[in-house]
Amino acid sequence: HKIHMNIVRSHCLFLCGFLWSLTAFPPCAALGQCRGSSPEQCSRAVAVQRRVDCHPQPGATQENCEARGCTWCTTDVPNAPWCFFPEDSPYGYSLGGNAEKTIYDPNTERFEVPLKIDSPGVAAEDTSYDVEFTDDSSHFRIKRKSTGTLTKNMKKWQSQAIHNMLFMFQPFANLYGVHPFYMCVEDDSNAHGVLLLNSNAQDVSLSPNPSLTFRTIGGILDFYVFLGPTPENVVQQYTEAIGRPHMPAYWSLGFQLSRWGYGSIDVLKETDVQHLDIDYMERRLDFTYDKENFAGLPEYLQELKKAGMHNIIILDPFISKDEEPGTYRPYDLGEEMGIWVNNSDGVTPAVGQAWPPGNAVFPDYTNPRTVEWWNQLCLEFKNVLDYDGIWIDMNEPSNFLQGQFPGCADNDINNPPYIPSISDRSLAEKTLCPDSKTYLGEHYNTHSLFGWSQTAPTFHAVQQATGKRAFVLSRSTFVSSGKHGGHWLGDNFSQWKDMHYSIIGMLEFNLFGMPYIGADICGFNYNTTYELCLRWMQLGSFYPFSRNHNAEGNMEQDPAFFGEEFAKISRATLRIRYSLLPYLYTLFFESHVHGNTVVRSLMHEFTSDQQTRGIDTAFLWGPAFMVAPVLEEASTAIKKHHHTGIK
Ligand code: MIG
Repeated sequence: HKIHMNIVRSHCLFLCGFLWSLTAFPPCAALGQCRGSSPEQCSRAVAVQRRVDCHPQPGATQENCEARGCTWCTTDVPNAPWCFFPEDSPYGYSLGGNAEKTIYDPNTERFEVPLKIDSPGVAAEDTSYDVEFTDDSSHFRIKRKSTGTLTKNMKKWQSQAIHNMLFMFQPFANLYGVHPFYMCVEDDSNAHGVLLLNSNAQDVSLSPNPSLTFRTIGGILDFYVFLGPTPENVVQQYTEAIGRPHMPAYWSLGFQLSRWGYGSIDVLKETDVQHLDIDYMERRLDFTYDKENFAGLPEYLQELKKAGMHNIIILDPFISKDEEPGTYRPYDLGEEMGIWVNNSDGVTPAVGQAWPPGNAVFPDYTNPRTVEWWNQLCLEFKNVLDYDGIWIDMNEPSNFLQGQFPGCADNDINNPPYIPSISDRSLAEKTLCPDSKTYLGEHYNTHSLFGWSQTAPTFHAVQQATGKRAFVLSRSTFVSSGKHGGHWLGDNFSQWKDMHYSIIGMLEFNLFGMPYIGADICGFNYNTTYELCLRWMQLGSFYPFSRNHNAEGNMEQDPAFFGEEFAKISRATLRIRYSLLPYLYTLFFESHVHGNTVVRSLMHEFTSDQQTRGIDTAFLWGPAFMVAPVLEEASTAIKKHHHTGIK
């Protein structure tokens, strides 16, 4: 069922497993029917675990809570909202017509994500679920036919903001990509998944009811439900809908080396590196190389080729506008073709600041002319540097300023009445103003599609340039990005806990249909240590995308740096990887054709074993190979963890 619903600047609530309801702020205030919040009234109010937050932004008080028609009752339960929707309030929407098929607002035109969802192989009559609407159609319930439920007990209140943003290292902060998809294993071990195909900034909150609340500030409510019943089935069904992951080249399953800050070709040669980070560029200008520090780079890449090695170059999305006219073709051609993201006037290009000297403009990849421009430049550059793959960074899009010059106007689009709990509660933080114009519409709607819209064109350009299966590594991703690219988990830190988190990230991206995934081995920010780096080499030997990568200014951390013992141990685990490459490659084929995960959680294979559900310290390659790495300092064995159950 495809459900469209008018939602902008109101709230959508849907109770996972029970009731889906579409809510706006209750109109009881206007009707003078709001409940007060006296102790007696609170004792009769909604049970704490069933509360749905009515004041998700900071600064809730009894006064402003009641002013919006909600109930205010304090509680000791950690993180439970004190301001919540009254249970029996008419929530503001009522549905009419044939609501089972499409719920939409005929009066307003709304942004829709331009992603074609493939209809399932199963015809609607054969669905394994029922949708039941309440009499007034303001709520509906989805039930699995075989069990009559779709429920899961949850313990905690938890919230996650979703909006593309360059990395801020805080738990539950918004990150580089947007995947409003979850997979849930129900209490009876059946699994289901839900996608909200929506690219606007949003909050998703879990409550112990159990309930899930999506709060999106734009677009439509376009929900897709995948009924499994196994976790693997959910991912197969999800990728059937959004598009299967691409088939990676065999060579890209090899171990890879990278760092930001090699500085010169001599260091590259010493290290046998395969990824060229921004320092290869002349003054960090895309489609150039530094002819002084990297003199002879084209020839060096040819040498690597002869030795059977491949190389990947980085490209950033911002194009310097301040080079001498006539000297920098990427800008001149783009300017001529009119392909930049524009200011709110829709005519003048948005000007921000990033790596290249001076100021920069941003190609609007939602515009077909931009795709032509990009394709042409990528093809031309292949004649300069004989690359095998392209790494696209900073495509959230990142900008070192808050909004473009001269700052964002104070209007409803830049400062909407509700901003999800994203970093700094600003939609323009380290990016462009929401009222900027892209070909597909306001940046407000298309912001989180930037990296996604760059990935497919880059994939096709690499394919055309190399005549081979394409390698594209993208920092920013959206639903279906796995069709055309892989992903690394971004700027982690050389810390033990980050090594652990990498397993969680890798499992998540396998659910998202992006199995070509890995984290920066040994850690990106901070100096690594011998022991951490060695353990990380061991774990990273089993990342589908296995790359040691480091930030500028940190000590070296490639596996040859730490001496013979380190190299020997790293070689030993990498040899296991290499001996299993045919298996890994087969898993990628299964993923490409049937949508399976490549790396999967233990619960995907041991579906009825409750113990497996909490395990995030070990993982499987396909159905048949388990990796349980040492993740703690100064330990030489994996302990039996009470919550993981692993020995
Ligand atoms: O502002 O290109 O996540 O992998 O080494 C930093 C330099 C820009 C961020 C990427 C990282 C890369 C770095 N880039």
